[in-house]
Amino acid sequence: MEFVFPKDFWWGSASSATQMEGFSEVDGKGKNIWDYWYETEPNRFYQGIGPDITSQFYTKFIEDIQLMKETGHNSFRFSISWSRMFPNGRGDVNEKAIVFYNHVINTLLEYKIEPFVNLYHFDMPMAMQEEGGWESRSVVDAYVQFATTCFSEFGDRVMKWFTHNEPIVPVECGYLYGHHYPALCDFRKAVQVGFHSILASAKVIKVYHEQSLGGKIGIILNVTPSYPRSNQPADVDAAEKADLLFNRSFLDPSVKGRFPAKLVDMLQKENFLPKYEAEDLKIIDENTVDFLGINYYQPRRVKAKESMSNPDAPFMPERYFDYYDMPGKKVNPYRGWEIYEKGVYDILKNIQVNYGNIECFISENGMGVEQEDRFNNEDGVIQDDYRISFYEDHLKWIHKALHEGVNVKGYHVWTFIDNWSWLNSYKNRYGLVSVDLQDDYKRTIKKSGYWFKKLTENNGF
Ligand code: BGP
Repeated sequence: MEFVFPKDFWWGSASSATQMEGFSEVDGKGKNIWDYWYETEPNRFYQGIGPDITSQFYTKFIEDIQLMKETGHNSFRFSISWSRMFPNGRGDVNEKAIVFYNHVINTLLEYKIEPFVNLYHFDMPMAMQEEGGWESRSVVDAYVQFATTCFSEFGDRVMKWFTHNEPIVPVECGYLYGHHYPALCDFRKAVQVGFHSILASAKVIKVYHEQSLGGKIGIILNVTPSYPRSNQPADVDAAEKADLLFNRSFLDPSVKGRFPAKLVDMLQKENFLPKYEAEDLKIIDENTVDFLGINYYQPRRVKAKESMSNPDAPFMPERYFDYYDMPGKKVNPYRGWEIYEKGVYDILKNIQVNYGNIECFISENGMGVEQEDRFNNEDGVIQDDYRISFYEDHLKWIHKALHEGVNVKGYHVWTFIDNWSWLNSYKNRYGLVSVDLQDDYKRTIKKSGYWFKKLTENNGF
């Protein structure tokens, strides 16, 4: 074996409540923004399929956890649905949700699969969105109540917690580019939402540390390395600005407790600083993460601006750079994302050099493919060799980083089982296990699932 990983490496996969649980209005669950959006604008979703059609983890989790074992998982990340726990976002807790999540956690532990639990994965309760979502300070307080309840109900057994998955995504998709509800294009609100997400994270980290439950708490960030078109200063400057806006805006406060001075200057110059109270910065400064999850799918390639922005158009991050379409790049044609394996190494080295080599792991990495059943063999097992290569090519770079002293502790693929995706529904399949929506949600391990089992048994390949 050429690529050997440490014995206790975290091998597993990641998921999220909205994308996997289903039963979105059962057992007292309240609506979140996805349930609401689907109800009011179903045509936004690929083939009109909404978050009520998932692989049904809510009722099939025992079978799924057995399959996790069969595919070699030693850890699994899922999220707790805020609107299942608190149908109105705050107030009375839904006892049935506690029963469900306890059952999931206990079953995972029974199978010796460590639960990694995330508290927020794009799923704002609708009642909280009506109060302004992350724009509103009162929602930050409600989130702290939700998190505190999760710690007291599950914190005796869950030792790895996360405050958010990819908090930049609700900022970008909900408040700049219109892909998630409330689908606005408002830079000022976007900055406020980003700031409150960081504040909420720090407040929850504070609560967790005060409770001394013996585990760790971190955040999961989608770090998209920013590459300039050339070494020309203007291109390099464009890449630095993109990095500040999309990566360092969350990475720096989460790990170092401070927003980068250059980012603050950029925002101040355009009069876009968020509203905050003096004590907020102290809370952010004093409550940083214990470890970091890094989701990696694709890099961001930019160049210096070549055209003037229309001064009357809404202010957007693209005021600072243009996107650069690199000739000859490798692309996943189904998702349109560039595949650049070395990106994962560059991120890890950046964490080692600039972020005190904080403990981290790759918390998502994966390849979505359309109509995968065309790759079925005669036994109905999808022969997804392309996915196996995708994983191995990334793991080689992770291995290199590890051997250069990066404190990287694990690798979670996206995802365990084909799941519902935000607007794409079931267009692209990512799982190690396929699900047949036409045949009672039948699960079948793909070739990559068997490969994953071998990988984890051998601790390498
Ligand atoms: C990440 C999200 C996941 C997942 C994944 C794949 O950004 O954390 O929730 O959806 O991307 O993306 P998609 O489903 O849009 O193809």
